[in-house]
Amino acid sequence: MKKALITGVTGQDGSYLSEFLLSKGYEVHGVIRRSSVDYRERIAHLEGKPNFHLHYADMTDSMSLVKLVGNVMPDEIYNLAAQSHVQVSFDAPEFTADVDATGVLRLLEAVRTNHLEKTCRIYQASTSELYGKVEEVPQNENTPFHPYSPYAVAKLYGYWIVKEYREAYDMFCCSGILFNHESERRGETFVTRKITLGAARIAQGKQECLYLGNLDSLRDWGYAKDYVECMWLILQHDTPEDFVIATGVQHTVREFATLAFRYAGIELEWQGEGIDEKGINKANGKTVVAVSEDFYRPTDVVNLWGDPSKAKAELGWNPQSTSFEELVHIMVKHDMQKVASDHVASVMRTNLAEYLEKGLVK
Ligand code: NAP
Ligand code: F7E
Repeated sequence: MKKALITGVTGQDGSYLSEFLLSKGYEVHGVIRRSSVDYRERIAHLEGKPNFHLHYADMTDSMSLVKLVGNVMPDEIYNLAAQSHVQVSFDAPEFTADVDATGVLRLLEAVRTNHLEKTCRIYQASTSELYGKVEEVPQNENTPFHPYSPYAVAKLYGYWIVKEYREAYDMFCCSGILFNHESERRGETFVTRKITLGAARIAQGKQECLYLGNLDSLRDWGYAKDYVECMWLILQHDTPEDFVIATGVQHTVREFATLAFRYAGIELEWQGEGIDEKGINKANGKTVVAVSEDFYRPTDVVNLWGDPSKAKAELGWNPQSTSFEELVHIMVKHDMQKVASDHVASVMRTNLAEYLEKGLVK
């Protein structure tokens, strides 16, 4: 039985990857952090399973990582832990660097300290944000990087230190350069989930208006459940290499919102431009989407479009197993049900909705 260690197990990807590896017969070990509130919602259904184990550690704490790797002695490590919100990285740049950059180094050193560098394969969660202020479209493994946020700069260090350890110490460590991937488990302040939850609340009369930032931003959005398979495939490859994982299809935030509201039963008509642009409910003339400067970033990445040819050819991965339309539909369907059945947490949720609506939570 192979042993996998997942950092970031409580996150969107960590939860899907745990399910995937358990289904492949792995013993899965996940890293959790102490928190004053319950944040283990995404993995609650896995807790108590015989091959699923959780351990306290932190990417900012070298000793905890050295002890953890030594105790688990994993065959594969998936480093998914990160302060992963781009806008938040402008508010907490040093913490972001500590976790997303130095944290990667700490983990690699923990592997070396435990003399596992020849046996343990390591996956690093790299990102399309590395392309940032893009220098070509679409982006592939050879496109130059131009990181455009504290998050992206930190992730660039992670990318290079993984490459360095591969070359210096002959370690099997690789980056998956993943483009945006979403799901019904996506964090509620990323734009897609914010839209699907907002559309569901508005459709059910629990929210008046959804405030967004740059509606022209282009993203290559895939389904997270499909993407975790690639993380595994990258570590099963004969040689340690980096791969772009994307769908090869691009849409604007406005297009995502139009479709999400349609699936929630609201046809939108867009009026105005820039900060004055509004999404109007065609049926009653009410403004249900408006733009707020609060969600603009000091520098924004506006044109991400991935070329997954290498992953398709060398890993045999199908980049379009879930289409854009299916992805939006899955998320809206989930959130319509969630909003309808959110009795217990309804007060807290209403508060969060109000906070989101007023632009108090980015
Ligand atoms: P996510 O939902 O934000 O999850 C991040 C995970 O990292 C959580 O489990 C979080 O734990 C953990 N974490 C944060 N700081 C930590 C620390 N100091 N020590 C230990 N764990 C820590 O992110 P995701 O969407 O699943 O993404 C997974 C990874 O892929 C991230 O590295 C992200 O940067 C990268 N990525 C994501 C995308 C995407 O579109 N989703 C695309 C490219 C790359 P808590 O629950 O305790 O906060
Ligand atoms: O923004 C625009 C925003 O926060 C997407 C992370 O998983 O993917 C994610 O980073 C776009 C940006 O994701 C709002 O300006 C408009 O242009 O959903 P997002 P992200 O920044 O692309 C990459 C690949 C990662 O690696 C990251 O970890 O949408 N946008 N209005 C908005 N974004 C947010 N969050 N909220 C808005 O209201």
